[in-house]
Amino acid sequence: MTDATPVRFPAGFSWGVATASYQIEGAVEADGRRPSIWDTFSHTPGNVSDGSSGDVACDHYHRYREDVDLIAGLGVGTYRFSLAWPRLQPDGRGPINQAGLDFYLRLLDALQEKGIRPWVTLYHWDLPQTLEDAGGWPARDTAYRFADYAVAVYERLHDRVADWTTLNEPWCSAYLGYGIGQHAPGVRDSRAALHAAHHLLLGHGLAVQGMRAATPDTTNRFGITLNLWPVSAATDTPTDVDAARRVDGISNRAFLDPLLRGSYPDDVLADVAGITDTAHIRPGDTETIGTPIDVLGINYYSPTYVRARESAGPAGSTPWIGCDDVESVPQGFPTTDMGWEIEPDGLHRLLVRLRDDYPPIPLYVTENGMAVADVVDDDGKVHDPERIGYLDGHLRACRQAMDEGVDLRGYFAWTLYDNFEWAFGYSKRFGVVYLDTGTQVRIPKSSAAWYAQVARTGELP
Ligand code: GBH
Repeated sequence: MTDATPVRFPAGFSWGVATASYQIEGAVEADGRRPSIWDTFSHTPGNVSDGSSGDVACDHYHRYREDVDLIAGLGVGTYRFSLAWPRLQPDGRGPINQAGLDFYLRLLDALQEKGIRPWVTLYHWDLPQTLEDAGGWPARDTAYRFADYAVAVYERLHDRVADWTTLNEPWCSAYLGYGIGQHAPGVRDSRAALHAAHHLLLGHGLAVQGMRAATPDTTNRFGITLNLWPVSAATDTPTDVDAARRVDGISNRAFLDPLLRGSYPDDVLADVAGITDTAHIRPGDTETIGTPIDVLGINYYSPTYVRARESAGPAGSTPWIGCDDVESVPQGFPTTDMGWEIEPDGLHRLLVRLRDDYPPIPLYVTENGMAVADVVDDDGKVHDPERIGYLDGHLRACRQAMDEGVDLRGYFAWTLYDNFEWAFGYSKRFGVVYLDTGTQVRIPKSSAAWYAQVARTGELP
């Protein structure tokens, strides 16, 4: 599966695995936790393909010690995980719930014992339901609630955690959650989606400002993780080229430009002018969003090739707000069990583009991985050469970008173990460790042994 030439990464390169609270923790009623939008959404029939929820998930809340041992066994120095807002502020406001915080303190202790650095994401999609009932991300107040939550948690944990990510993939929260309703809270409203995107970014900027002000003398680093794609036109006809400009605009530049350049792209604002005016973007907002950050996290899975359709599809036919007259065009690459096309060079192109088009900033690949329909073999093992090939190919793409001058500092495989894959429940397996959902037994797959060797040696075999 793997390319023959050995490839080395620099000594300081960080290796990690990533997870997210709702996908792994379970224990949704423990110690004062209250519902998030994902509890509500997954318990509403029809939303999750296998009818499941995160009620139990990997039961990580109770099995975190065993899980930290698994992480240590992967040889990685860093573990990226998210904090559940509904554990820490069960109603999205007010004092920190100590019992919820204690869980993360126990987890941090266990990681520290194994010498694993925590990389904390404050929000990976589990908005307290109470805040959704008050308007959710389309409401401006949610940005302030998020910043308050971030600062309150930061004050308690800033001496234990150096790396702070505000949001995971605001594109997904906004467009999948409020645009096409594939994710919680299941709203289908393009205007709400655009307002949500702005308020997510505003919440990010307010949170970074608040956290920096809370402890001015810290060396801690602040950042955000975006899901980004290289977007290409399927043909060189002007309409397809323009379709690619629009999809790149609404997916990539609508987030990157305000974060890294302090303003929204004019062409994107013009593209969505028929959906919303800009009254929700108040004076000073883009400066807040553009508050300097220390690192940018990138989640990459698949490239996108698009063409303009003869006629517009039904509203919500694509997750790209305002682009119902655009469709993606499969290129014939092999696909994952999600149906996503595999093209490692897409990651290389994306990284080079970030270097070329934006001010310098240290980059981390905070997620990359592949769903495979893994099975336990007769020998009791799980053999996943496809996943090894995927990780190997994408790491080679990273190394190539670094050779070309991209400031990439680390890589996190998605994910530690099979878990609640959102709208697909437990039907899709992304882990390097296999999860038996019935017994909670964890079985490291062959990719886990491969990745452990890569992380320990810094070299692709
Ligand atoms: C990540 O999202 C999440 O951060 C993580 O929690 C999740 O488990 C992991 O990926 C695997 O899904 O929307 O039809 O155009 C990645 C989300 C994946 C969203 C690719 C857009 C493109 C297909 N992105 N997806 S489509």
